[in-house]
Amino acid sequence: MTAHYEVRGPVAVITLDNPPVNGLGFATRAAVAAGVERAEADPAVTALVITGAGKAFSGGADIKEFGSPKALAEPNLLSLIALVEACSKPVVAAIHTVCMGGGLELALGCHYRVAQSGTKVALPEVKLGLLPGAGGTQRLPRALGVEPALNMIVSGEPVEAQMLAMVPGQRLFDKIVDADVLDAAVKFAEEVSEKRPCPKVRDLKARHPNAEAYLQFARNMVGGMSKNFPAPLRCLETVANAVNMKFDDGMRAEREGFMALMMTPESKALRHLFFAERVASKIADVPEDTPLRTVAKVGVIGAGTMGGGISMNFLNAGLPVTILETKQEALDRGVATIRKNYESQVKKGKLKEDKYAQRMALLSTTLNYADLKDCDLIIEAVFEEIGVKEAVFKQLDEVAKPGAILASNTSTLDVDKIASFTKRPQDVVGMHFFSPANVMKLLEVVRGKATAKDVLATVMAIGKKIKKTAVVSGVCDGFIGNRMIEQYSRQAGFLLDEGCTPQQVDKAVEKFGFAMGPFRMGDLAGNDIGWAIRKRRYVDKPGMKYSASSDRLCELGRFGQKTGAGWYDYQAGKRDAIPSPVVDELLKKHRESIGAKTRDISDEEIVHRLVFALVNEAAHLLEEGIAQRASDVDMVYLTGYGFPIWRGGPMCYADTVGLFNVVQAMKRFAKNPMDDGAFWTPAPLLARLVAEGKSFT
Ligand code: T1G
Repeated sequence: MTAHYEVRGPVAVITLDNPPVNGLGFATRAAVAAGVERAEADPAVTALVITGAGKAFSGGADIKEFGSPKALAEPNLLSLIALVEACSKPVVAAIHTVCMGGGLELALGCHYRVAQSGTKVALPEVKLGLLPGAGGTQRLPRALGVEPALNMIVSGEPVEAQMLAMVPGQRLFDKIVDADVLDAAVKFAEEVSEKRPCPKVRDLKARHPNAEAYLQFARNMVGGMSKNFPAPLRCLETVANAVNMKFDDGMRAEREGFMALMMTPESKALRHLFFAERVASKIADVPEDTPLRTVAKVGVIGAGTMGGGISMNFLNAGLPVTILETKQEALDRGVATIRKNYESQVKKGKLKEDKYAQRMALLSTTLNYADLKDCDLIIEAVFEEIGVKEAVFKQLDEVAKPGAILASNTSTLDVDKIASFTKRPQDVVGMHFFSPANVMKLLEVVRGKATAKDVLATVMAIGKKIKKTAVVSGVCDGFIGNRMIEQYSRQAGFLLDEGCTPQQVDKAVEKFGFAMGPFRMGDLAGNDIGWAIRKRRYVDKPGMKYSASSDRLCELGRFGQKTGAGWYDYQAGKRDAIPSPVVDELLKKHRESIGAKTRDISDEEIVHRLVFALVNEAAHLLEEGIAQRASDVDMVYLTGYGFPIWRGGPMCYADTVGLFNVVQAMKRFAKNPMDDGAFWTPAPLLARLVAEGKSFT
C-alpha cells in the first residue's frame, strides 16, 4: 500500500501508508499526487487533509530509494509539494508522532498544519551529509523564522511540535491538539474551506533586517563543525539564501546544493551507516519475532574495571545488579569506582543527584554465588585465563536458575570451550564489552555453536536497551575487532622496522581521522596486552611474522601510560605523549640487528597498509561466517576502534577507494621484503568482488 483516499463530508483525506515510517518513495508520491488531483477535480470536495498511517506522519524521503532512479522519478518530492501548494482548495497536514525530512517538507507545502502535541519534528538531512532538498531550507525559515529554522536544519535534531508553536510569530503550526489529530484537522479543513489558499512566500529580508549579523555569527560557529563534513556549512548558506534571494532562486540553489552533497563520500558514508546501524541488530537465522527471555535481574562476576563498567550499563537502564567478588576489599574498591564515576557525572551536570541515588539503590554486592540464583543474566568479567573461566562457569552451572543466560566478557578465549564447562551450553554466549565498558558503544555478541536463538535475540535486545551497538560475531581468536586489529598492529610494527617513528605513524593515522594512532593506543591500553598475545602466537602460530620492536619495548617494562613510559615518554600524572629518545635508540639498535633497509614512507602508504590490512582480514572473517555482513564490520570499527565516521568504516572506505585499487596496493605491499608478503594475498572474497566488479557495501 502507498496511500489511501477517502472523503469525510466535504473533506478529502489522503493517508500515506508505506510502513514502517511512510517513507516518501515513488509509489507513495504518485498515490498522493493522484489523490490531490482527484480531490481538486471533485466539486463535492472543498478541502483536503494529508496524514500518515501507523507510527509516523512520515520519516521523510524513502532513503532505501537513494541512488536508484526511483528517487528522482516524477513526481519527485519537489513536484509533489508544488502540486499540493498550487492546489486551488485548502490542504491541511494532520501531523503526528514523527514528521521528518521530506515529510516535514511535504507538510510545509500544505496551506495549514495541525499537529498532535508531542510530535517529533525535524529536518535531519544534515545527519546523512545532506541538506533538506525539497524546499525545507526556503519554507521553514519563512514559517518559523531564520534562527529557529537554522538551528533545526544545521543540528538535524528533533523538536516537539508544541515547543515550535511557541516561537513568536511562527506560522509553522496553525493548531496543536491533544485529541485525535485527524478529526481536528478535518474539522479545521471545513472551517477554512471558504478561504482561498495561497502559498505563503514572504520576503524574509523585511522581517529579519539583522539576519546577516546572525548568519555571520552562525558561520563562525558552524565553520568549526564542518572540518570533515561539508553539509552543515552548505545548509547554512542555503538557509541564508532564503533571506537574500527570491524564493525561486533560493529553491534552485537548494537543489544544486542537495545534488552536490548527495555525491560526496561523506554523505555516502553517513547514509551507509544509517542502515548499517539498523541492520546490525538482525541475525540471518533468528526470526525478528523470536520470543525473548525475561531479564529483570543481572549478576556480574568481577568488580574490576570491566565488571564495574559493565554493571553501570545495567544500572543506567534501571536494571538491578548484583556484583560478586572473591574478596570484600575487591567489592569495596569496585563499588567505590562506580560511585566515583557517577559523582563525576553529577559534578559535570550530566547526571541528576536523584538519578544517581536511584542507580546506586539498584546495586547490591555479594561474596556468595548462591546470591546469584535469581539472576536472569549473569556476565563474568574475571581474569582472561581459561582455567579461571572454567571455575566460574562450573559454579554458575550449579547455582544459576534454569534459563538464566550465562555470558562471558572474554575478549579472545573460545566461547565454545567456555560453554563446555556447563551442562547448559545453549544458555552460554559471549558479551564482549570494550573498555571503558560504561562508555564504549560497541558490544560484540559472540555466538557459540550451541547458543540458543532466543538467547541471541534476548542479548541483542538487551544490547539495545543498554544503548550499545550490538554486533554478532562467530567464535574465533579475537572475534571481529581484535582479530582485525592484530593485522593492523603487525603492519604498524613493520613500518617501524622500515624507518618510521611511532609519532609519524600515529600522526598519519590521526590525520586520516582515527581518534588515536596505534602507538598512542598501545600506550593507553597497555603494551603488555599485545605482548601476552604475541607470546601465545609464537607458540600457536610460529609462522606468523611480527616486528620484534614491540617485544624489545616491553622487555624494558615500557607498557605505556600505566608505567609512565611506552612508545612515548609521559610526565608524572600527565597523558601527553612525548616522543622518546629511548625509543628512538631502541628502534635504531633493533633495525641494525635485523639489517633493516630503511626508507621514507608516505602518509598514504602508512594509512593504506594499516587500513587495507583491516579490510583483507575482514574479507576472511566474512568468508568464514564470523562476521555476518561488511556493514557489521564497519559498525565494529566505528563504535569500538575510533574509525572516522565520515569515511563510513574500513569496508565502506575500501569501496570508496575502489576494491580494484585496494588489491593493486596490496600487490605492491606484497613485494616488500620487510613486510609479510603472504598476508597480502587478497582474501578469495575480495578477489571475487574485484573480478565481478562488485563492492563490499
Ligand atoms: N526511509 C526509509 N526507511 C526508513 C526511513 C526513511 N526515511 N527512516 C527510517 N526507516 C526505516 C529504518 O531503516 C528501519 O527499517 C525502520 O524504518 C525503523 O527505523 C528531500 C532527501 C523515523 C525517527 O533522516 O530518524 O527526506 O530496519 O529503527 O527508532 O529533504 O528512523 O525496520 O527495516 O530508526 O522508531 C530524512 C531517518 C530522509 C529520518 C524512526 N529522514 N529516520 O525511528 O525506528 S532524507 C531521516 C529516523 C530526506 C528530503 C531528504 C528514524 C525515525 P527496518 P528506526 P525508530
